[in-house]
Amino acid sequence: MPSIILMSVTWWLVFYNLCHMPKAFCLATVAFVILSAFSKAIVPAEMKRPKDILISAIWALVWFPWLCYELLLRHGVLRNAMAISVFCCMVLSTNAAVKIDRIEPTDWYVGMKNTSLQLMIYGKDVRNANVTTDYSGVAIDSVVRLDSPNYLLVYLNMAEAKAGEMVLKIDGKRVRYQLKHREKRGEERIGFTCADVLYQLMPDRFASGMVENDQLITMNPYQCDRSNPNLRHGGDLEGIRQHLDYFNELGVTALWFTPVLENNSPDRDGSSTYHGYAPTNYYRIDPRFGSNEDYRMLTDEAHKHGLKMVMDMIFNHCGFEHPWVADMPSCDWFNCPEWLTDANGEPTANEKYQQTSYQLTPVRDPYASKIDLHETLESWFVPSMPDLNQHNPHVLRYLIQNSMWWIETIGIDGIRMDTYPYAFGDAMSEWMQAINEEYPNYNVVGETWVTEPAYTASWQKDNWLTKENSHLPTVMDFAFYDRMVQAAGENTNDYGKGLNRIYNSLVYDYLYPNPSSVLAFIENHDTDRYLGNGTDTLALKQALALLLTINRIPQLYYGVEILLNGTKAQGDGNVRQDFPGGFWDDSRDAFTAEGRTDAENSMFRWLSRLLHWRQGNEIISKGTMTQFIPYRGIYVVARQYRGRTVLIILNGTPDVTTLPVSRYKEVIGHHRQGRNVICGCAVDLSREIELQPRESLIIEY
Ligand SMILES: [Ca+2]
Ligand SMILES: [Ca+2]
Repeated sequence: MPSIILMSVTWWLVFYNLCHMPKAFCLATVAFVILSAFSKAIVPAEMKRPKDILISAIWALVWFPWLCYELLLRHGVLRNAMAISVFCCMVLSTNAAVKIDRIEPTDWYVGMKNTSLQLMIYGKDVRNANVTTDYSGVAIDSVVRLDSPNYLLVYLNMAEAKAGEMVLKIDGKRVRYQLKHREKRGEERIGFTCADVLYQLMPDRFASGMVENDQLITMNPYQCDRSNPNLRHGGDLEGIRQHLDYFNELGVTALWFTPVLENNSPDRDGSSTYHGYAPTNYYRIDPRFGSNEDYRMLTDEAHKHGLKMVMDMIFNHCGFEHPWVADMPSCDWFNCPEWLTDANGEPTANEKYQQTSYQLTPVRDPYASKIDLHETLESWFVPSMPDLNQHNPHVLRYLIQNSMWWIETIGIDGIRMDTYPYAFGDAMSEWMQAINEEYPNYNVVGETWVTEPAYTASWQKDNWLTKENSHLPTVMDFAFYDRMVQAAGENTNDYGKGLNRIYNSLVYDYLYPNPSSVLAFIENHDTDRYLGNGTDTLALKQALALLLTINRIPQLYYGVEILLNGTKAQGDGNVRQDFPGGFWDDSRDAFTAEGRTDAENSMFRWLSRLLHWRQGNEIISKGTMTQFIPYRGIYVVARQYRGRTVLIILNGTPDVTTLPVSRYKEVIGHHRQGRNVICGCAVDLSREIELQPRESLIIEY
């Protein structure tokens, strides 16, 4: 601010008092100085482009010709030698100073166990700049000059650093950098566990709390159009914040949003990056969802509501509009960088581009060919998502710090890592070790999409199936999802079908070092809805009853409580529908009982009772598990803890049948009566229990 005032006064003195220029011109000059200074100071680097263009246009078309006219034609060159010399000096001094567009991380925390800090400095020709600091307790360990002239990496040793404003001198230019106190020790950050139930939602599709952020001119061209399932719909963090009570009413305890980082790719061929899996800035929330501060405020309020927050991250790839693509920091920043530009050097996926095979098996296959491994690990997900090379240690350090920065800055309670096995396993293991060391009680779940337990288990921390230890605490149980979906329309009495599939899948839990740290689900944003295009709530209740009682971390997908259905055959958007009532022009509000149909209310109440009963229930979070081979079409699972038992009884047949209680005496014992946890009514355990077709019964005693 003082420099802006000084500049303005200087120009005024020179032009008005000494050179006798017209007052209008002098006022325009001062306004221009203030405008350009503010655009640099208060507009984030990523938003500068349109404003910079505007200021440059004013400069080129109005101010500069006016200046020439006044100085050279009206007042004479010699008479105004002073103004010309002041002008030249200021232009030269502006050009001489190195220009810093961005430093990442944007700020950092003192007192981390890992005392090294990588600063990625981005600015025109900054590569050869000299960097020093005399900030107490900070030493420059090394400076890495990358291939691009516009990047410079500085590694600082922060072992003795105190919180405060560190000044870096970059070629003499003073750059301020905030070092902050940590709010908690790493040990105090507790991740989500099997005592939680995660509720996954897509921020763009859940609820919009503001219409002002729907269509932003500061972003690359896109359309917000709710009638198009592939475009943005306008949902945002404020919309989620307004429904925190709803999550409490439902009874979930953690929220997992699909990614909320900036995705500034333009719409292409009628589709957009509303899903968030093409990040273009690793340190900024997409402004269509809100600001970093909004995310922090939402997290704080969620915590007050007893809800944990799980952040979706993507280390395998970024979006094509990430600045790294147009100006690659180093020539091995991405895998297959030769695909990045066309013959003229313009950024575009060229004809050499090769899509990944989407096959994750090669990374575990003892007979894998090189080409298959290459296509899994190094080929790109889609042409608009270049594949990051985590084997470059600077890339990896950047990503490690980024995940820690979000934990420290926002206070997130867990991470869901997208496309986990598509990134290099050894590098991801290094990332997990860094997280586990800094935050020993934290949790991270990796997406491991192969439907065999032996595959999924191989990715869990401390497994004995692979030589390398992934150090990943939680894996996603695609086998459970797969078997559950297959069982939906089948009868258990058919050999090897129906609920037998679930029984058989859980048999392989011996492969997991920690089965209760496996995340299970029956649907997510990448799958068909469990209901498909149908409305079979009996099968859905069986799936949910099991999901919420076996020793897993259960994850629900938004809208299951109001029977949202759909398949991907009609496109991804069909399984990512807007939550009715989340948007201002919705005809009904399914967040309220009045806005729901009878069938939706029935499902909501059933699920809500189950979820509230599950909260804090140690039989579910700590109990042993016993399962019985489906008998007469009935699948029975028991959970037991400190003399208490929960019995889950699923009739897998379309017929009325009876449960022969005596067969289950090892888990029923002397008990003659139990309580149905949904209706609260008594259940007689001393004689056969009659079950309706596809009935789900959860009894505790
Ligand atoms: Ca909005
Ligand atoms: Ca990869």
